[in-house]
Amino acid sequence: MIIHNLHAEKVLDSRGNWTVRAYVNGISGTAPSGASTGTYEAKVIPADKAVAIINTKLQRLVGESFNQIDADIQIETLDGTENFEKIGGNTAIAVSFAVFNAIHNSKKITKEVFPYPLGNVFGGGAHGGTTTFQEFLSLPTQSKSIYEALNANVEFHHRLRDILNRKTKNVGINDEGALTADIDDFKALDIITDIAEDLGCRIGLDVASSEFFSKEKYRYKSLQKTLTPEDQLDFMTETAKKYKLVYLEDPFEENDFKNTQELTKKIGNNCLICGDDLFVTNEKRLQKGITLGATNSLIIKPNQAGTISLAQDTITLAKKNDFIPVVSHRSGETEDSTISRLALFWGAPIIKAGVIDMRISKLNELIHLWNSAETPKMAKLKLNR
Ligand code: 2PG
Ligand code: MG
Repeated sequence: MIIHNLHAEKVLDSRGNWTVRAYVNGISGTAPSGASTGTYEAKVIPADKAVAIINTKLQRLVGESFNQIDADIQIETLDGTENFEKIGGNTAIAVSFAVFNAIHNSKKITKEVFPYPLGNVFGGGAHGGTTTFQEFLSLPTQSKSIYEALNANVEFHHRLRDILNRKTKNVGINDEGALTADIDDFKALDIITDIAEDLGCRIGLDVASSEFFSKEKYRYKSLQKTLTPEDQLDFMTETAKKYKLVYLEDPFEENDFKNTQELTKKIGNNCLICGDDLFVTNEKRLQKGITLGATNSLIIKPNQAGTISLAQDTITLAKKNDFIPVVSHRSGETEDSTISRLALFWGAPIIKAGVIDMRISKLNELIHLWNSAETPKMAKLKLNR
């Protein structure tokens, strides 16, 4: 594909913060942004600066012919640092997304295996809410189509909203469209366990534990307890068993490969232990995790890596080693639906992209892709529960 023109503009995200949108031949890609960001993620620069870089320095891409990898290499080379410290990971991913969308605008995505939507139904932590755990997640593993799966998650949301409205106080919605209320982590788990059983969904958690780890302790304000890493290992093991969790993301802080590995040894046969801040979609950090057997699953957030090609290297390594990839949105999002196409393109069996609010642009894109496919089917997902 020849890049005839490339430009950028500053647009709003779901938190009302400014972000960068790039256009390649009139087709856009927009950078999302995190709240519970990992220390080792690609750096983010102010949106104005990102727009200026695309409209000046990155103009050297115009007039040349590119496939995805070549375009991404150009972007990476122009930056020249390990973690996009010069041009910003947000600048890089906006252009990389736009290139992908421009290429695939003319080429249909022919993959037919669809990811299960992992839906954030109740929340807290850095995204707003009373619980220390950041995300209480529904995984509709029995669904036979994307319609059934998305329906299960919205039904989950509606039932939960009704129960919370009847039984609790201060019901609200947080940054990711997850429900919030004045209840603690256990009460939330009790309520969602009942709904999940009724709907045939499985449940999981994004603990996002780096957010409440300080001075060597996990500080659960909502539960009024402070745990050492050893206590946290016991707590995670017991919680996963008690609530039959099939998914547990970032149960330990982002540098603790060792305890994550211990947990995977203990419960990894029954539960996906998923690294988000632990790996930050980085091939080298994932390689370390694979060598140690630290987890059996990982989050793929293209903006953590900076370009689609870098994220693709990480997901390729994961698949080779039977680590289950979960392609994921960020808490600060826009109507950009590139990750839905990427999840399909990469054959990821799970996508974490919310349940309601503006995240429906990603979910509706999955529906559109489902309806465009000749013989669409849901991914094979081996879970022992
Ligand atoms: C996470 C994400 C997305 P954030 O921790 O998995 O749900 O949150 O984008 O704030 O890092
Ligand atoms: Mg996470």
